[in-house]
Amino acid sequence: MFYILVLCVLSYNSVTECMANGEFRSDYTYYNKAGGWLKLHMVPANWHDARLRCQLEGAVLASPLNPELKSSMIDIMGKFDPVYTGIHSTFSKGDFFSIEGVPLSAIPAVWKHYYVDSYADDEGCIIMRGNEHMGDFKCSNVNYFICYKRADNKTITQNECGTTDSEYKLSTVTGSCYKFHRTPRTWSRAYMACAAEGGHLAIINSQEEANVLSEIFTAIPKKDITKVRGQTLAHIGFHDWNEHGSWLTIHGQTLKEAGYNTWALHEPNNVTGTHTGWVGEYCGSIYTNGQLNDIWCDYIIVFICEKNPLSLAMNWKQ
Ligand SMILES: [Ca+2]
Ligand SMILES: [Ca+2]
Repeated sequence: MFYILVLCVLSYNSVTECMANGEFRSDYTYYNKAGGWLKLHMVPANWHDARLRCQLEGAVLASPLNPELKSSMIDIMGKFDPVYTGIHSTFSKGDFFSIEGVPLSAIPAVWKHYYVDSYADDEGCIIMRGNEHMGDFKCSNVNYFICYKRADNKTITQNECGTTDSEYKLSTVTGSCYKFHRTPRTWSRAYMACAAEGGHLAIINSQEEANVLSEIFTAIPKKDITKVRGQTLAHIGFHDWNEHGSWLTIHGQTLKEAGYNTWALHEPNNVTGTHTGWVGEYCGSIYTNGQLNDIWCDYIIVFICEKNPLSLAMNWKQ
């Protein structure tokens, strides 16, 4: 039976904040008046990265679509002022819409004329200050930002992997959860995607775990996999940390310490050529059989995330 648990506390500014309405993520706070969850990102990002990070977290870059949501955004913003909103004109100069497609004209904005100046014809992203004032900014500038997940009528429930993302599956062999990403990314962007989901690029800690990843990889239809020069590879969580030839997991262990260092035949081979811009292979990947390969970090390929089921799990479940 489903039920909705709402735990509310009265905060210092007398705004009722509720811990949850259903279950989304432990790093988001439920705001009754906003009708959903909010998260303040205190590490500034450019607008495109802010949008992507919110999307990867399962949310959207927040816009003050109504007075209640705006007020909640200002509450959570605190001294992290200003924030990027999701309002942008990056598709067509001058056509401003929120991420959800709400036109600027329908958004309750307080404008200061000197903030909306399309300076140098190069400002397509809208910021908001704690005093409600909004203005346009160059999208490549970095700002704090807020992600928003609207609570719709469906009950949101975390699965056994501590996430609402049904693509994470628990392995009873390792006790970790895994997600195979068919949308290819560079190694660095793959790292970002896994982190936003509460996980990390998969780290192989045993032959058994290598077998689990191999099973997951092999089960993906070939047509869904972007190949690298005819080879089928997926980014995982090891890297040379800019010390060429010295391989560590992204959690700082040598491969041997981590528990698995079986390279594929003739790997690592540090292939370098015109196709890599004469840059070597400094990132980690696996073949479908789970064996290791060094790879050019900028190859845009599939990847595998690993997640501890307790990461992002709602507190009362632990
Ligand atoms: Ca692992
Ligand atoms: Ca290689």
